Amino acid sequence: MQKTGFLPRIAMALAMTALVGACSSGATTAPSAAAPSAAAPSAAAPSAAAAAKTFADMTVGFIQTGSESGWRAANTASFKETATQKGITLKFYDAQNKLENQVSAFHQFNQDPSVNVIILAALDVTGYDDVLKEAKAAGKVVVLEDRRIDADPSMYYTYIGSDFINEGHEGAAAMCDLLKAFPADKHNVAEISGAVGASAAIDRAKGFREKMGDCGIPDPTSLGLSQTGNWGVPESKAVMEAFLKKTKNIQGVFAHNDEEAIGAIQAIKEAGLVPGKDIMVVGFDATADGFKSLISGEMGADIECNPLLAPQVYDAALKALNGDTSLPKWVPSQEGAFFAAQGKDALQAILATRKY
Ligand code: GZL
Repeated sequence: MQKTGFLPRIAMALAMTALVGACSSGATTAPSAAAPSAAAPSAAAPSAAAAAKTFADMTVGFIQTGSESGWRAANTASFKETATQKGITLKFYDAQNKLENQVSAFHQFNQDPSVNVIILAALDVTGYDDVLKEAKAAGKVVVLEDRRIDADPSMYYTYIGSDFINEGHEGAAAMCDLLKAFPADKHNVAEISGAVGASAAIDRAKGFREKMGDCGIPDPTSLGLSQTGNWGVPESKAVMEAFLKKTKNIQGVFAHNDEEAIGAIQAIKEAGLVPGKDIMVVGFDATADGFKSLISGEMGADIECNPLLAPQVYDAALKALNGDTSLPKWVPSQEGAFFAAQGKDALQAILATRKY
């Protein structure tokens, strides 16, 4: 689904007949602040005589963050199922959301002579310099999936993942549409952010703040209404409970993923308020649980983030193994947004077509 301009998204979505949640990645052009330059990937070109590598020649060391959300479960399934379909040997490592585990696994894969491709879903934007250097020296192909990192682009082949800053822009525009239900001086939004240090959280927060002024939303930090929910329901519910004990003068919640939005909704209801009427909630990911909250009207908007990245990532890694330097350093996912205002029937029809 194409990125929309800044016309009211609800109006745009309602004007569309069927929303297709298809996510495909186009070649990069204007990446976000963290965008690496389009330097040539680091993979060495094979000799002319060497036969082209196939997926059967690929052994992947995949370093996943953990299993913190529905998005993450769909992302893991994409890599496991696609590896089986393509005949790729996959060595999967779940880091249990610990950076030190990711670095240790990366080092192990660098030492493993059978591994020729390393794929990283980075928990943090920093902390990988030494293992990236080690991978380069060992001639491993490194592909970043899902999240960007603050590293020299020459240290990896490419990054395939979302433009989280644009997602933040979409979230702010959706929140401005939803807050039209309130007077202009009643646009207080609480933020339940993702894990500290994660590029998805850093950039969604940045994008939202770049556009929230369009409808006079004060910075949640300045209101003392910004805290991490660590991507999960229980912690986000506790954060929202604390916010509501502090003040009832909250008209919106900017939650960095669907689990955090659902936690906030639970707290709003237990405080005797009506989500979607008293407080407008915007989430990210557009998972099945997020869709259920849109259908109930408890969530007002859900900004899509595509977890089904494995086919593109494995294709990119195979290009690298065959010395293809045509890929840019960032291939952003094309994503859309969904709104409660589209109505129960339309949303249920879309949900029926989605894989996660
Ligand atoms: C986004 C991804 C984020 C999701 C969360 O690409 O990195 O991590 O939004 C997940 O649900 O934990």
